[in-house]
Amino acid sequence: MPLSHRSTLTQYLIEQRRRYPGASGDFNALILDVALACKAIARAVAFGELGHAPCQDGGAVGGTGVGTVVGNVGGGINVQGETQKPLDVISNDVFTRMNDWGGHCAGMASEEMDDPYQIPPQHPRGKYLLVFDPLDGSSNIDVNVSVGSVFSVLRAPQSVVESGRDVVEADFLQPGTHQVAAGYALYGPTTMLVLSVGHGVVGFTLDPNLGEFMLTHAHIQVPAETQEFAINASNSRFWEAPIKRYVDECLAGKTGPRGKDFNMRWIASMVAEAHRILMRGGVFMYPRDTKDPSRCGRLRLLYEANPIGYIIEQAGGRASTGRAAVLGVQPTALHQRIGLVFGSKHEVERIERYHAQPHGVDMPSPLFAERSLFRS
Ligand code: AFP
Repeated sequence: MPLSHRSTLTQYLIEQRRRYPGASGDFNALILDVALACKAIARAVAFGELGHAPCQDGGAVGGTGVGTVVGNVGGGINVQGETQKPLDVISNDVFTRMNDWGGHCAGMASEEMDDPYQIPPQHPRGKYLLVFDPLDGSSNIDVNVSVGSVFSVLRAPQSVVESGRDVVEADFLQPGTHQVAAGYALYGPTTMLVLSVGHGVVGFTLDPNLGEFMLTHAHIQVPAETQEFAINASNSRFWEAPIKRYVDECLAGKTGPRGKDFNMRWIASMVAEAHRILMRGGVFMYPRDTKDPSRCGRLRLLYEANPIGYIIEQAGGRASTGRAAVLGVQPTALHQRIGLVFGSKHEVERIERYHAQPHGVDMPSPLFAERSLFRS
C-alpha cells in the first residue's frame, strides 16, 4: 500500500516493518513509546507558566502525570554542571517511565542522569539502548522559544541481551554509525516528530484533535547549497582559524570570495536549528574552540551530535566534527562533548577542507588577514 501523506506514525512504522518479515515488533513499540513521551512533554511545555499551578485535569495526560505542578521540581545541577530546569527533570522522568516497562529497552542514558538508567526488576529487559536529551534548549523555556527532545536508538551488546545484566557505560560507547534509529521532537508553534529508521527522514505533525503524529513531510532532504549559517558569534575570539575563515568569507558577502550574501541565525536551541536546516538548508556550527581547554566542544556526542548527525546524513546533508564525519567517532565517555558542524553538504565539506589545510588557510586570505570582523 503506498504511503499516503496522511498516514499516522503507527501506519508508517508498520510499512517500514514489512521490509523485515522476521521483525518482532519490539522496535516499533519502542518508537511509539518514545513518541508518547514526546506528546506528554509537548503538553507539559505548552502549559508554560500555567504549569506552576495544578492544571484542571489533575495531571492526567494519558496517565503520565504530566501537567501537574510543573514549577516545583528541578533546580539541581546535572552531570554537565548545568542548572536543571523543572521541565528538564519532568521530561527526563517522562522518558524513563514511558520506556522502562515495555520490554524493549535493555537500559537508557540521558543528559540528565550521571549514570545509565537500569530497567526496574519488575519489568522485562529488551534488546535496545535508548539515549536521549529529554529537553534540549531548555535555557529557552523561560522566554517561550522552541525546544525539543532528541533521541538515539542503539542495539544492546549481545552480552547484555543474553544475560539480562545491568547496563554499564561501556555498553553505550558505540559510534553513531551503529544507530538503528534517531529522531527529535520539536515543541514549537506545532509539535513535530522527525524520524529516521535508516531509510531517509520523515516528519510528522502532532494533530491536536486526534493526539496522533500524522505524516506531513514524507521525504525530507537538506538542500546541498545554502546562504544561511548559524553560530554563536560571541565565541569568535575562541574559534580556530578554519572557522574564522569560513565565517569571515560568509560575512564578506557578494564582494567576498563566496560571491553571495549570507544570513546568520542563532536560536541557541539545536533542535530548532536542525529543523530549520532540514526544511530550507543552512549550516550549523558549534565547533571545537579554545574557550574551555578541559572540553573539546559544547554539544554532547551520544545524545545530541549523533542523533542529529544521523538525521542530517539520512536527509542527504553532512555532519562533521569539522575534521571528519561525526558518526565515525568512537565515544570514550557517556557525557563526552564534541565539536559539531552540520547541514548542507557542500558547506560542511568546505569547512572540512579548511580544517585539512595547514593553519586552516591555503592561501593568504585578504579578508581573513586584514578585514576580519572576528579577528582575535
Ligand atoms: P541547553 O539545553 O542547556 O539550553 O543547551 C542547548 C544547547 O545544548 C544547544 O541546543 C544549543 O545549540 C547550545 O546549547 C547553545 O549554546 P550557547 O548558549 O553557548 O549558545
